[in-house]
Amino acid sequence: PRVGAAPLLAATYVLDDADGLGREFDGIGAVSGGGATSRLLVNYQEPYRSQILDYLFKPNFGASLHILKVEIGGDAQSTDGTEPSHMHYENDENYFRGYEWWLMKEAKKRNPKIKLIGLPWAFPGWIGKGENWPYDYPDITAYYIVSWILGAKQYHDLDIDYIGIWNERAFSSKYIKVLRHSLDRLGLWNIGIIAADGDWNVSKEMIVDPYLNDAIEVVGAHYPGTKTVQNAILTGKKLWSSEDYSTFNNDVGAGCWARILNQNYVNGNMTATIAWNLVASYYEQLPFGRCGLMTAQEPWSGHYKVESPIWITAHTTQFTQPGWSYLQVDGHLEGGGSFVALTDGLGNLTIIIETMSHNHSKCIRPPLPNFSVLPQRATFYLRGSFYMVETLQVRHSRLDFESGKSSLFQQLLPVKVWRGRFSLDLNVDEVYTLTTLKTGRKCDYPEPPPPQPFPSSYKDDFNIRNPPFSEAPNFADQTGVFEYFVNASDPGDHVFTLRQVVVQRPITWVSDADQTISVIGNFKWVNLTVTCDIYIEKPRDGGVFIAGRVDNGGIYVRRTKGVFFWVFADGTYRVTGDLAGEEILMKGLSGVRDNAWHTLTLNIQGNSASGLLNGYPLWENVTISKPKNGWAALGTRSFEFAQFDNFHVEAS
Ligand code: 147
Ligand code: CA
Repeated sequence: PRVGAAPLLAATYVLDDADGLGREFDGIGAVSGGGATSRLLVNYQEPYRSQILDYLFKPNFGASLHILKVEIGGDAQSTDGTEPSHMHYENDENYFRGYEWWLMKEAKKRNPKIKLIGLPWAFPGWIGKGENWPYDYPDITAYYIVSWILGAKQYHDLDIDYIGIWNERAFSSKYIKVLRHSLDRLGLWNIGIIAADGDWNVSKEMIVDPYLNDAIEVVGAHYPGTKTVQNAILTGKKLWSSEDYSTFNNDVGAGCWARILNQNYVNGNMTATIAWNLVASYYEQLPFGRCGLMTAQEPWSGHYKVESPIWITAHTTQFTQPGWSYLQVDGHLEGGGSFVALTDGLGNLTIIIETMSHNHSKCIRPPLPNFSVLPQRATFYLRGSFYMVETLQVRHSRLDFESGKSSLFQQLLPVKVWRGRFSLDLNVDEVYTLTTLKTGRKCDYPEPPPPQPFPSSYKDDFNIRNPPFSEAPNFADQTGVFEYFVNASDPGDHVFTLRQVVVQRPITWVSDADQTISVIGNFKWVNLTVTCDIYIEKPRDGGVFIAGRVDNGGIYVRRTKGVFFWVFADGTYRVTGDLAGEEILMKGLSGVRDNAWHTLTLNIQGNSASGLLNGYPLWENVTISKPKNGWAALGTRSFEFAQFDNFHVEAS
């Protein structure tokens, strides 16, 4: 009894299937990409890499996700890096680039029923024949996307379930119809089109254009704030929150996730919610650091962290599956908070309740209108086919913002249901799952190794004959794409190199730099020496750089500052304070030419920098004031071929 407390707010809720069910549930998922959010994951050593994948995908284990959405790499910046396209050039096809194929296979290994979605953020430049627009030649764009789907099947035996249009950018009704037609012609009727991965506006066109309506299977909106619009409902289609969350993965992030997982259905009729992003596997100082369901950003140490959003996910995913149905309920709790109830239609029932308070469940967007949540007693009446239920298994989480010691996904004693009735005393910031299922597990592996900074001495000679991935470990491409390359006829030491391969500005999603750049290392590095062999391929105005104290990336790559040491095919060099090359600190002649190997060394100590060419001093005593710290990097002057070898950093 609550001695001295105000009487507990009490209310009753009826769960009944006698008058039919609500919408079909389509699953909870997460996005890899948009962009390069899984970049560092692939380089984790075993057993850690498999452990992380188990926490994400293994049924009845951790997050046990129902849906994996991946970026269809477009060679362009898509938030935290670029992801490579399967068609860099018009006559190019390669279905072994990047890590999304690998990730989809790892997910399928663990859960063969997981649904797969592909969505482009950007496209290679040739798709638009030079225009920064993917819809002028809808047949080409459709051919490009369908090729990705066919490649998934042919080379990886992956069946893609859904395909999107263009992430958070304009859609084209014409293109959507052309894409649908291209899929149908190949017998890919099972692949559903999601549109348009932005706001709900596509639904306005769908209700006046029956052909467009027929072409689309799911209306997917991003960050809907748990609400939909009348037009979307009028389409009669499935409504999804096809990207959501994007919140720092502490307990407030968990609160956000718990609230929207329920309320996207309760308020907005949405039957799937997909988190951006799956796992924070990118350098933390890139945009939206740690906005993944868990964190795995240190392949060099093996350290990773299963964050609270993983266990919030489990409250839903472990106790319902795509194909179950929501019950028809209002879903709002009288004292604030919400509940959903789902059934497999075979007698099983799962109820998920959340009582997240306003300040403990804010997501990154949209702004959250005020509301209050109180402790309350909820009495549920089970009716219809659930009247006979006698006990319900219970899972419980409480986010504790005072002690910081939240209790997550704990199994409590089963609840006895008496004549179709049971009561629960709900506190604030809790999640309950009540279910007839006896499955569900909170699994864990031994603690992974402790965190470590990026090694201060780091080398890569790229000498690897059959690399498991197209990209060298830890290099995080921010404009352009850097791939392992083989100079089959090289007589000397440069048979195996790293090559920048994007030679035309892509159809971008954000403002990629006019230069290409890949960053690596520890953002906190101050004093360092970077050495790298370089090979300019483009005559006349070709050029490459190595850099230190590189202070930006992701969607902000264009404004990246640092200390950049450039050499050009015309025999000149420059030192600049920015990637754009506008802030010139030093320039002169170097004698460097294209189609020959040279060694560059950049040395930054305190507020002074110097540069060497082939081991001999070329410039020195250049004064550096800003930035104070940052990554190392390499790159090219434009979208051009160039190679790099024997990369070496010594930082202190
Ligand atoms: C989304 C992107 O789709 C993701 O790739 C990632 O960048 C994510 C980070 O939060 O954001 O893009 C959005 C960008 C801006 C808004 C919404 C989504 N916005 O301003 O409402
Ligand atoms: Ca080499």
